[in-house]
Formats: sequence, structure tokens, C-alpha cells
Amino acid sequence: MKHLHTAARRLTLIALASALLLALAVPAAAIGENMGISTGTPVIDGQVDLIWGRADRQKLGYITGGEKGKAGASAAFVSVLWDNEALYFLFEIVDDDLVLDQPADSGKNDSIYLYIDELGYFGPTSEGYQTVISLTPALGKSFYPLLGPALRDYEMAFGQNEDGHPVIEFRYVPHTLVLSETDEILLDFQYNDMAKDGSLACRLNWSDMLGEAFDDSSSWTFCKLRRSASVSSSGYPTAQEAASAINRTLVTEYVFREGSDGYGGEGPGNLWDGNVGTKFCTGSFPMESIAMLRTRMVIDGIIMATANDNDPYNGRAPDDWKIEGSNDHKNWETILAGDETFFKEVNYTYFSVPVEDAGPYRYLRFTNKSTKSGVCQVSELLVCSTDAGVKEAEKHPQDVPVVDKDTLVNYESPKRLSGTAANTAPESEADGTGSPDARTAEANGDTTPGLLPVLIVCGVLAVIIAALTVVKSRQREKEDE
Ligand SMILES: [Ca+2]
Ligand SMILES: [Ca+2]
Repeated sequence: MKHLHTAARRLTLIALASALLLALAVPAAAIGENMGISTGTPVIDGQVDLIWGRADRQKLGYITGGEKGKAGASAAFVSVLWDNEALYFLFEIVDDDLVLDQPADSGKNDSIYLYIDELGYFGPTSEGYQTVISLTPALGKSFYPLLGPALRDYEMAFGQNEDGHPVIEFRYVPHTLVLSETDEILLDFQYNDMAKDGSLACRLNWSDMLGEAFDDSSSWTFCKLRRSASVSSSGYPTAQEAASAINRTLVTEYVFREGSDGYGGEGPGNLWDGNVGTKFCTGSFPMESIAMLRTRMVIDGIIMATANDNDPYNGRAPDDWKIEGSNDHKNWETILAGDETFFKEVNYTYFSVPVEDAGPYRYLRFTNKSTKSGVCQVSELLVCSTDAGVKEAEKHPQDVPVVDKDTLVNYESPKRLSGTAANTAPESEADGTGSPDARTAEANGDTTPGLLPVLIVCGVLAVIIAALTVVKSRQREKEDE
């Protein structure tokens, strides 16, 4: 039995050491994802407003805890918007085994953790500078907040999206941050998929890869607040950001059909392969490349990207280009034409521009007749096709539908909860049924009440074991002598 315990301790230590090494091995730049936050004011009513289509919807892609065998059984997506008053979050949960009926304080309900670091403190959460809000799509099961100062104002509503999956809409009013004067905000998102038996089936994070989000905001990611209609002249590092910047929805699937020759391995198909690392590069003009869309689409934005070496080799951007649409592959209509001023002399950078609705078209054709240098290269060509409702909402931002919040059932706010005090976190704590630590431990998959004492004990034991080993080996050496 003693041996087993020692082995377990050693394993724990090895695991901790590995985790530390991993943490040190990941460069800061590699931590986290990339999200731009567009402007928009959704109604917090549990219905997915059209305006959410403007957001950069992202999946919580890192599995950071739980029984790995159950990983993949659930998924979660997050969208974020902002206006001058608040940040807006939409969480979409795909989980065929929702647990929502456990006591609020038990930590055993499925929940989203929304992590917000308004000050950009970028460090341990134990100091209380960050806010963690626990959201569950059921009445009285959320915590506003689970960690950090009491919220200034908020609204939460839940319902279903068009696929029948649960959604949570949440409106967060910052404590101190003035959004109109802010460029970025430090965030992370987590889904705690609890099993019926109260154990953690799966924990998913967006930015944090190692399961440290609850303890340390340096594993979260700074998200840029985008200004409407602001188009960066210096371009964007991703196609998604280039599309978000013009408030358009990116089309990501293209089937290359045919085109004129490029240099070896640098043919016309590279224009549509979703890879900024491959380019259509040639010195023969006119150059041409044709691709097919999955279906007929109305085109309302054009994105093109420079390649690996536009910076050292200037004058390679197309200088007399045209992008056309067709449905029969014979009759072509011009969507947009331009010259090299569309681009800058930089590498791997996406440039975007909105266009008047064109089409719908099934085929796209890129042609170019010349460049300044005699060699032309483009790494990517993408188009945008945005839901008409999204664009309509953008044209009339003031036309927010009036919703009588008093009639909403699946809705919580400070005003609503003031009538049902039992639903608030402080009251629940006061009745002694649980503590924030206990809730945290459950969702983080710890079965012990606190990890720190265990770590200390493990550390002390490790030193003792090491000392004993040294003493024993010396004894052996002496015996050998
Ligand atoms: Ca809504
Ligand atoms: Ca490419």
C-alpha cells in the first residue's frame, strides 16, 4: 500500500513537472487564439439575432480536463460583439447529455465560464482583478460572478438556436473599462461538461491549453475591438479578420477548375487552397484562374493576400486585375477590377474591400494583365457572401426590435433576481450549501477540496523521498566498499 502511495505521489510530481515544462516550452505568442470583436447590439432574449452573424464565431477547441474518453461528446462555440455600453456574448452548446438540475452551488451543472480581465492584469486570478462568470442555461444556476467583484450590470437569457442546441446570450457592462476608448480586452471561455454522476466529463477552453484559465489570466487572449467601417490600410494576418473588418461573411470553400500556367509548384490552383503559404506566381500574362463555389452566391466582398516574399521582391502585386462572376462558365460579369494599390509590399497579408451585391454566381474568375516587376504573385483570393438580414441590420442599427423584458421567462438580470434573492450567489453562500472553492473544484475536475495543500504535501514528501534515496545509495556505496 505504501509503495502504491509513493508511486502515486511520484506520478503526480512527474505530471506537475511535465505541466511546468510544457508551460515554459510554449512561447507567449503561441498561447491563445485570434479573435476580432465587431460592433453590434443584440437583444438579450435567448433568440439568436441576425446581428450575431457579424461576429467572429469560434469553437472552444482545447480539451483541458475531464475523462478524455468522453471528449468529443460535447462542443461549444462563442461569439462576441460590443457597443459603447457593453460586451455581448453568445454561447452555443452542443451536448446531448445536459445536466442542469443539480443544486446551484454543487458545481455539478453544465456551465460556461466567461473569463474577463478588464485591466489586462495578465497574471494570477487570486488577486481578484479578474472576473469569472459562470453561466448555465437554466434559471437560478448561474453566478454573477463566480470570482471577482460584483457585476455592475448584466443580462442573461437562454433559448435554442435553429439547430435546437442551447444558447446563452449575456450582456456584460464593464466596471472601469471605457469600451469606446479601448483597443483590446483579455478574455477566455470555458465549457464544463458535467456527467450525470457529478464528475467532469469534459472541460473545453478557447485560449487556455493547459487548464490554467481559472487560476491565471496569462493563459487568456487579448481580443481586438473592431471599429465599424474602419478598414486597415495595412491589411490583416488572417482572411477571417479581413472579412470581419468589412463586416462581411467569408466564403471558405472553393473548387479550382482551370487556369494559365504558373512557375513550378506555383500554379493557378494555389489561389483558392486556403493556404497563404502557397501562391499563384508567373511571368506570363494575361494570367487566369477559375474556381467554382459550392452553390450560387451573392458576392459582397473581395479579399486577396500577398505571398511569402512581396516584401523583399517589390512590384509583384497584380497591377491590372479583374475578378468576374459567371453561372455558365462562358458569360462573365465584372465584380471588381483594380491595380496594385489594392496591396502593400508586405508578406502573407490579407486585404479586403466590400463590394455592391453582385450575382449570385457559381463561378469566379481572376485575371491579371501586368505587374510593375514583370512577375506576379497572389497567395489567396477569397470572396464574401453575407446574409441579407445581417446587412439590413447593419444599415439600420437603430431598428432594434422592442422586446418587453418582463415577458421573458428564461431571463436573468439584477432587477429580475432582486425579486428572487435565493438565486444570487452571495445568498447561496450564506446558506452554507457550498463555497466558491467547492464549485470551482468540481468544474475543474478536482475531487479534493483544494489543490494547494496537496501540492505542498507532495513537495515535502518529494524532498523526503529524495533525501532518503540519497542516504540509502550512500549506505549502499559504503557497504560496497
Ligand atoms: Ca437575442
Ligand atoms: Ca494559396
